[in-house]
Amino acid sequence: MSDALLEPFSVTIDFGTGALVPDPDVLARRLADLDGYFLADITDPEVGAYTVHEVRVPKTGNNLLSSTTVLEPGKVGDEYFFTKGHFHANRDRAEIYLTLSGEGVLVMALDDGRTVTKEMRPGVANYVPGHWAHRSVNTGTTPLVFYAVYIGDAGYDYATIAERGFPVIVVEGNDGPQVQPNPRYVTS
Ligand code: PAN
Ligand code: ZN
Repeated sequence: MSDALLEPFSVTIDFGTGALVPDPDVLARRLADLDGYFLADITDPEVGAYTVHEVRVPKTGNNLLSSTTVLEPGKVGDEYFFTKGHFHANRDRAEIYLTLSGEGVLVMALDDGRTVTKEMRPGVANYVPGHWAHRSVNTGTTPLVFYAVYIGDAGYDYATIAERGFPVIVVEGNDGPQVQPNPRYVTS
C-alpha cells in the first residue's frame, strides 16, 4: 500500500466566503507576489489578491486534494485580478473547478499556445484536462470563489507561466470583459 489508511471525513464549505471547517492550510497571495505578471505596473503591492484554503490530505497519487480559492475583484491597468496560473508539475494530472460565487473567466492553454476560455459562475463545473495550464480571472465586482479538486500528486509548475505568460489576457472593454492576445506571450 502506497499510503496510510485514512479515516473518512467531511468538510463544510461556505459558498460565499470560501471558508472551510475544519481549518485548512491557507496560502495568501498579495499583488507583490504577482510582480511581473501584469502588463501594467502594480501600484499597491500590499493589496491582497487571493487566498487558497486547502483541505489537509497527503499529496499522493491515490488521494484527491481539494481547496477553495477566493480571488478578489480589482484591476491592474486594464487587466482584471488573476491567479498566477500554472501547469501541473505532473503535466497529465486533471482538475475540476466548481464555481461557488462571483463571476470570472478560466483561461486554459497548452504548451503550443492553443487556448480555451470558459465562463466561471456559480454552479458551473469546469473540467481542466491534463496538459492544460490554467488561470482564473475575476471579471466581477465581488470575490470569485471556487472549489477545486485535483489529483494528489499533481504539483505545480509556476516557472513556465512566469517566464512565458499566457497567450491571452482578460481586460475590461467598453462592453465588459474582453479576451485579447497577450503582446508579451513568449512562444515555445
Ligand atoms: C488551484 C490553484 C489556486 C491558485 O487550487 O492553485 O486557484 O492559483 P495558482 O496556484 O495558479 O496561484 C489549482 O489549480 N490547483 O491545482
Ligand atoms: Zn491546478
